[in-house]
Amino acid sequence: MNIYRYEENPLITPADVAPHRPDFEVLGAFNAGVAEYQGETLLLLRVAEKPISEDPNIVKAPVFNVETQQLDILEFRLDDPTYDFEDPRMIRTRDKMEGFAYLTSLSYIRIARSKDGHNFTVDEKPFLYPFNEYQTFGIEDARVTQIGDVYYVNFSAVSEMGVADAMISTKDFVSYEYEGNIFAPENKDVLIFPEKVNGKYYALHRPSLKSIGNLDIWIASSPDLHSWGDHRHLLGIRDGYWDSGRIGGGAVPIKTEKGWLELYHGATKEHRYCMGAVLLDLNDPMKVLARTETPILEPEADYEKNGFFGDVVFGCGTIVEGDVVKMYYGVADTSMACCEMSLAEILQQLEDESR
Ligand code: MAN
Repeated sequence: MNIYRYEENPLITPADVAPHRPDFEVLGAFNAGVAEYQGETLLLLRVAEKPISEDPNIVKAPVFNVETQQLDILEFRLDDPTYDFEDPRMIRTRDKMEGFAYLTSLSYIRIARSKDGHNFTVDEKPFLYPFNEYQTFGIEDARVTQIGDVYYVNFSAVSEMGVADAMISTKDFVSYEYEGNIFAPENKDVLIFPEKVNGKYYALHRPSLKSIGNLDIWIASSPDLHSWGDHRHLLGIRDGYWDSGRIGGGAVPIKTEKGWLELYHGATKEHRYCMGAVLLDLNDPMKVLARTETPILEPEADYEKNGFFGDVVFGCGTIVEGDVVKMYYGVADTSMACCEMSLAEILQQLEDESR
């Protein structure tokens, strides 16, 4: 696979984003949803910010308080034996059975806009900031599906109740309507197909199983984008492969002559995230036609290997122009990058590796 990584990569880094309040610092601007709106490329960035701690022995956790509509900043002492601070993204109790966890940063969605797809300007204000009890720990990893002149933006809504998938709709990327939670916890990586197939909407989703089963991709259909049913297992992890630990939908499915092309992410058990491709039947997206054996994109560049959480390429959206697939992708849970690939080459790899 020939990958053309933009020379300007990383396109957006935390340094390009001013924190939304002075006592916070920006850790990441990554895993953005992608939209084309009025001749511009919009990236719906996941901005992760952390409360600044003056005391190195104190870790803080920001939590949105629904009553006051403000953030509460909780403090934990690093030497407190009750807690486990090993994962920099979380604070857990050592007694895992309690299921207690806080996040060390708050994510929300901010828009970056560009006329040429290379140079972006980040909006001053958040576009989506926590607003209800399902989002008290933040809003993460948006995906944008355009249907007619309406853009549906779905995202992970994180709270102590778990990670649900919520949706808003917008026509102008300024105001929006809340459409509610569309998948119950724990579920991530929801991708809504850009058009109905045989009279039904389709979505990929990834239940994050905790007792039995693997972190696999499922598919569901809906008459109205709100009620999702007919859930089926679509794609599983593969032992010994680059996608042996977990998989999840990445970019909004692309309609091609050969079928629906889904660029999905897969990680090893050691959390190395790559992107692969799968082809679904045009008339029945619940049918898998082909799947790549090898990744189409893997962390190789320095900005993909090193960062807040290294060895991660995580694509949430593409722009397709003829044979060119521009994939905008999060790198190392820190920044945004873009690469171009040939659609024909991806389809060829799918054909070659599925024989
Ligand atoms: C994982 C990571 C984090 C994220 C939480 C909650 O630990 O993806 O970045 O904040 O899940 O979704």
